[in-house]
Amino acid sequence: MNQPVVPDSALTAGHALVVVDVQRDFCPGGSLAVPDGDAIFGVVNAWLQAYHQHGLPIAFTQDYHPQNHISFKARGGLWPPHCVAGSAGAEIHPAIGIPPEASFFHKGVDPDQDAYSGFEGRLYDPAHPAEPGPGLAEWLRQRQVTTVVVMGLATDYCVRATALDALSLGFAVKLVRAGVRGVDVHPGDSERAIDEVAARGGMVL
Ligand code: VGL
Ligand code: ZN
Repeated sequence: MNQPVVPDSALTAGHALVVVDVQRDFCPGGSLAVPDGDAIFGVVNAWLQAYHQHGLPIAFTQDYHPQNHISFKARGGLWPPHCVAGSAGAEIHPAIGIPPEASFFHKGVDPDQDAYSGFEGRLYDPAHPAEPGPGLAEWLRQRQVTTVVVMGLATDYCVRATALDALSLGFAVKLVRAGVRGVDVHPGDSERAIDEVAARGGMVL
C-alpha cells in the first residue's frame, strides 16, 4: 500500500495533531466498534510519524469512562459500556505507533456528564494519575498552536465535537477525511458532520 502523503503545508509551526479516540473499543473487535475503524490506521500512523519527525505537538484524546457512566445503556444512555478507565478497551489501539513525546487527554471521566469533545479532556500524567492537568485548549495555547489537524473516531461524535469546539475556541481546523470513520446511527451522519465542520470554516483535507 502507498504511504499517504502528509502535505508540507500541514507540517509548519503552529500546527498540532489531535488524534481522537483511536481506542480498542472503537475498533473492530471492541465493544463499540466503528465499522471500518481500522481502515484509518495507515493514515493516522503516517501523520504521527511526520509530526514526530518535525517536532510538532501531538495529542491523543481518550474516552475514559467510569463503569457507571451516564452514556451507558444501564443508565439510559445510547451506548454499551465502552472505554472503561483502566480497561484494555480504553487503550490506544496497539496498531497505532505512539511517538514517545505524545500527550494524552482523558474525557468523560465524570459519571454524570457526557463528554464527546477532546476539549473537555484533561492532560493525563501517569506520574500523577489523580491530578488532571490542563485542558486541551490551554495545552495547545502553551505551545503556540493556532491550527489543529483532527482525525480519529468517530466522525459523527467525538471527531465532530472536537473539530467544532476547536473552531469555537478560535483554532483553525484541518480535518483529514481519510483519517476518520463514523458510526452512522442515522445514515449520512458522518458526511453531515464533515459538512458542518466545513461550513463553520474548517478545511477538509
Ligand atoms: C464516542 C460514542 C460514545 C466517540 C464516545 O469517541 O466518538 N462515541 N463515546
Ligand atoms: Zn464514550
